Amino acid sequence: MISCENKTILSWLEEMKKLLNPDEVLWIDGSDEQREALRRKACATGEMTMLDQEKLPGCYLHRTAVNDVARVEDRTFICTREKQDAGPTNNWCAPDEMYEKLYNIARGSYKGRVMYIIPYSMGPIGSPLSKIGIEVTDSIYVVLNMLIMTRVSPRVLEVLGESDDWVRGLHAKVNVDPENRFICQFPEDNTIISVNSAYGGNVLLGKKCFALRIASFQARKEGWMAEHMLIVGVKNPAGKIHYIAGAFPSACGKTNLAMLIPPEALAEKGYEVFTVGDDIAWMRIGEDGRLYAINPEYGFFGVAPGTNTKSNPNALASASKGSIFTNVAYNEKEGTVWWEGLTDEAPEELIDWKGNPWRREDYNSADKSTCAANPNSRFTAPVINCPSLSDEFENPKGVPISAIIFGGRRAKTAPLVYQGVDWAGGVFIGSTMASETTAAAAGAVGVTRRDPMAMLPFCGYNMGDYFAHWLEMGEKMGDKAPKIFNVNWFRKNEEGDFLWPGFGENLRVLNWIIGRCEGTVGAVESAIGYLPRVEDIDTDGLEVSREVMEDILSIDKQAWEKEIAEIEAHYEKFGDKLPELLRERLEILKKKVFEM
Ligand code: GTP
Ligand code: SPV
Ligand code: MN
Repeated sequence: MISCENKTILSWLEEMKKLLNPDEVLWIDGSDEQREALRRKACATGEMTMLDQEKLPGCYLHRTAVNDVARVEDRTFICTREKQDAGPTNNWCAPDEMYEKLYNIARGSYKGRVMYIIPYSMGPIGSPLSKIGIEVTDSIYVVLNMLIMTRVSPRVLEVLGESDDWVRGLHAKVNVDPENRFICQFPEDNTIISVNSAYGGNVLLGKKCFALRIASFQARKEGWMAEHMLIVGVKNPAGKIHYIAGAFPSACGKTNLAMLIPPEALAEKGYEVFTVGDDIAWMRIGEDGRLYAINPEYGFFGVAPGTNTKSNPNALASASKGSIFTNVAYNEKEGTVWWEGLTDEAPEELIDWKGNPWRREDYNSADKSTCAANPNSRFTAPVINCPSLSDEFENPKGVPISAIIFGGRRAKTAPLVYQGVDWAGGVFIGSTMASETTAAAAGAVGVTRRDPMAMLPFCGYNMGDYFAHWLEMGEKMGDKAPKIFNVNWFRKNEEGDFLWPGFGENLRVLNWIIGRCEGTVGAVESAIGYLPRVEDIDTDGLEVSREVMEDILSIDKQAWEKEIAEIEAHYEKFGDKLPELLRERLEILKKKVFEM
């Protein structure tokens, strides 16, 4: 049972009750009994399908509406009093206007439904790096996902006490109408309102809405960082563990890198990899002046397609119990799930992600619409299932970060890896990074766009100020600041094939990065930063020719001239908000590329 005495919570809940008009109100307490009851109810209504409980204990399948399968960036708003504070990269609306519009949409929409109240902590309950939220929702799917993705417990309320420092989150399914779908953040009020969706990042409000959009706003005010980053620990043969934080845009490999399995040749030398987080990092400067990171989440909301026993066995193991599968294909005969890439060959017959019968012979690899699973289908899996989970996962102080890496999907231009000459050089790299778009957001796939620090859809304030905040954090840390790198696993040859094998082999690149942090490995200075020579990378047992290695470690003058022109146009958007230092770094890059 939950007893809440916090007046700020009680009065907000009263307001929500009046607005939404539910038939019933239920506090979520995180208990196994309540979770079981909700699972049964969801199965009875058809909202969830129970999978074979011997093969996949505690696992369920869910299908969303066909028009509701990804984040909707054009319907996501940052509602600050001043438009300027949302900046040129966010949709903006005045708070009063947006509250009125959303309340009108949500009004009375819980009639005949239950209002679930979820008290949750982002980060270990009670840690000084953690934050608390309350989500109100009319979706059992949301409740069951939040129970995996966050720490839900009455203890959250005990820790909060009478404080008003918590994030209000209202989710209302309404009728899942895409025309009236809105995902809105009110960072000045610590409030999130999401209406007319029932999909992942749009409705699990602790994740992108709170832990990135609201938290990035808070972090700037309070002097810390909320980033779209994985956190991974790499133990080298000397026994030293270095933690690396990495920002790649959605569906660009964070989960895979966080759960990497060392290739045999490196495993034999003693390398080991530990997972701390796969999507979000909250980072603060510790007493020793170094940057410390926690993963505020408690689960993985991972991309299913492409996940298999070879590419990411740790993810598969994580999703083998107590997990929810969203928009994957259903193997009704077996009581299991399937997605493209899980096995070489699909089962003969499946139910596709839309709920229709699907036959292998009807599949056409050239036509994405014949896929059995949605390209953005996902698993929601408890972190504690992950075989590679770091012992430091629950450490309330977080882990010290040696290196930060940026990366994305670039068929050309970006080499496999390079290092920024200093912190500002690294911030320049992050602020100009680009990637080809993926199915994680609604809209065209494969279009190159600038996605600074992989935060374009997630920065809760003016991105020019965000760059300035990054520079300031570096100044505070001085020579204790992590080194900053850029990686690209996705370079292609003329035929369109990936040149780099990726996945486990990416450890070779992390190893060079660690070597750079320790000062034990070489590099050459180039126009864009420090580049490894082929011999600086451990290629023991790697089946990639020297020619290809040289190719992916090279940069092309013409491609970078084009890149510079695009960066100039990108920087234009920020006007006076662009830090002078970054403008200077662009001028230096221009001069160096010109001299190439
Ligand atoms: P979000 O959860 O959307 O933030 O995505 P993410 O960054 O965690 O991406 P994830 O690791 O789930 O990878 C997305 C897709 O990229 C999957 O289909 C992977 O199989 C593929 N992928 C990941 N790492 C590599 C790699 O090193 N090389 C190649 N070629 N593909 C990769
Ligand atoms: C992403 O799109 O970056 C995700 C999935 O991690 S979602 O939670 O839907 O945002
Ligand atoms: Mn993500």
